[in-house]
Amino acid sequence: ELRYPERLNCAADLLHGPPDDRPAFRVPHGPAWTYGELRARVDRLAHVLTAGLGVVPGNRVLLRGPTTPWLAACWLAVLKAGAVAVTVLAQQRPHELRTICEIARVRHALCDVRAVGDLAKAEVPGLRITAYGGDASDDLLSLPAPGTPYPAVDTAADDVALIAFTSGTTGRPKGCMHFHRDVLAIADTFSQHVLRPRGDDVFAGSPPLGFTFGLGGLVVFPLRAGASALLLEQAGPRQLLPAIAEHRVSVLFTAPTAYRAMLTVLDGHDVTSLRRCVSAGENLPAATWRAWHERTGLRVINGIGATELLHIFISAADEHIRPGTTGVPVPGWHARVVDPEGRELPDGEPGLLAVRGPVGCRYLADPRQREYVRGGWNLTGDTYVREPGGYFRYVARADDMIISAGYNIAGPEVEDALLRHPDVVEAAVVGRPDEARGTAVVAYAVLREGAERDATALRAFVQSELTPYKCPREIVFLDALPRTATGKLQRFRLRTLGDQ
Ligand code: 3SK
Repeated sequence: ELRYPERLNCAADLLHGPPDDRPAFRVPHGPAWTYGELRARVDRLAHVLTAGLGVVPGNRVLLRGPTTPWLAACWLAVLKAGAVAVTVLAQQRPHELRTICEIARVRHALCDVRAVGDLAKAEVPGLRITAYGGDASDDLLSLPAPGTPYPAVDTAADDVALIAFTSGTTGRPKGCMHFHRDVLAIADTFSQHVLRPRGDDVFAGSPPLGFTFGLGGLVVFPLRAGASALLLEQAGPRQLLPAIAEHRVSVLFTAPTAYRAMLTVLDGHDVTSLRRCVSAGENLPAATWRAWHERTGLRVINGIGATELLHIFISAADEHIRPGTTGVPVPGWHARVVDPEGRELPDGEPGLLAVRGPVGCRYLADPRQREYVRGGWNLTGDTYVREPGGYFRYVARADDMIISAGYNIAGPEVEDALLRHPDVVEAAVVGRPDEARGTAVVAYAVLREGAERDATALRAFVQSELTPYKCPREIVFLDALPRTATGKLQRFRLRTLGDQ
C-alpha cells in the first residue's frame, strides 16, 4: 500500500532531487532545460502567479497550449503555489472552454500566446488570461518577480491539485478532481512497477499534456525518475520517428493508431534507442502488437487508463506480456469483472470492468459520479473478460457491443481481423439498424496509400479469419476515422454517417 505524508506538495516532490545540470526537458531545436533551470523558472512563475496575479491556494488556473517546457513549468508552478491546475486540450473550441471554466469556476488562465484566440472567444465572465511564450509586455514571463526560491505552499496530500476534463467520446465534459498524492501515486504504481524507468531515460510521445496520458508519461513519470522528456509540439509519426533517432528516445508513449501509422513510414528510421513502448488511449489489437514486434523487436506495453483514475491501472511488461490482452492489475490496483449488479463474474465470462486503487473517480459536481463509482469500485464503461491466469482481455466499450441476429459481437475483434490485412491501416466496426438482423455489422476501413479499395476482396479476407456471423455486411472506405482530440474513436459518428 502506498503511504504519503499528510502534508505533501507533489510539485515540490517532483522537482526535488536530480542535480542542477541534468537535463529535464528537451526540445527538438534548441538547448535542453536542466533541472536547475526548471526549478528556477517554476519558482519565478509561482512568484508571478501569487504576487503578480493574486492567485491564492485553491484557485483554479486553466492551462492551455501546445506541449512545451513552458506549459509543463506553468503546471508545476500552479501546483507549487497550492492552486489547482485545470488542463485542457489545444483543440478545444470556445464553447467547450466556456463550459469547462463554468464547471471548474476558473478565474485565471495561463495560455500559450498562440492559443489565446479561442480562449478569448469563449468570453468567460471574469476570466483573466495571461499569455506566455510571446514578447508582449504583459507576457507572464515579463511580469516583475523576485529571483528568489519560492517556498512550496504547504498543501495536504489530499488537497486537489488537478482537475482533468473528460467528455469521453461524447457528452458534457466531466471534471475529475485529483489530489497531490494521486499525482505521485501514478508514478509509484504504473511507472515504477511496469515501466521501471532509469535516470538516463529520455521519454517522448504524442499525447498532449491536457490529456492525463501525456501529463503522466511526459512530465510526472520522467521527473519522478530524475529522467528527461523530449517535448514535441507536433508529434505525429512523421515528427516522432526522426525525433526518436535524434534524441535517442528510450521510452515512448503513444496510441495504437500511431504505432500503425509509424509502421507505414518506418523504413530508414533508427528506433534502436527505444527500450519501452507504451500504448494506451484505446485497445491495442494483437495484430498491431505483432506487426510492431516483427519490425522492431520491441514488445509494446499495453495499458488501460482513464482520466477518472488519472493513468494506467492494468498493464504488463517484458515476459509478462500476453499479446491481445491488456495485462494484469498494476501493483497497488485491483480489478475484476462484474455483472450489472456488481457481482463478480467467473473467469471467461464477459462483463463490466471494475477497478479500485490509490486513485478514485471524483467528478466535480456531477451526478454521473453515482454511475461511475458503485460499492467502492470504479466502473470504467469497458466490457472485459478475465482469463484464467488473471489476464484481462478487452472486449468492447460496454455500450459498443453489437447484437446482430441474436449474436453478441465485439467490434474490436472484427477490427483486429481487418487489421491483419496488409492494406488496412485503420478499422472501426459498428452496428447499424437492420430490418432482417436487428443490427448489422458495418466496417469502416482506412487503407494504406495507393492500395485498391476492393470491398469484395476485403470481405473475403475477413470471412477467412472470422466466424461468418461476425463478418461485416458492408465495408466502407474512408480517408480517416473520426476521432476525439485525445485520439479516441468516435463510433457514434460512424453509426450515423449515412443518416444526414
Ligand atoms: O483515456 C485513456 O485511455 C488513458 C490512458 C492512459 C492514461 C490515461 C488515460 C486517460
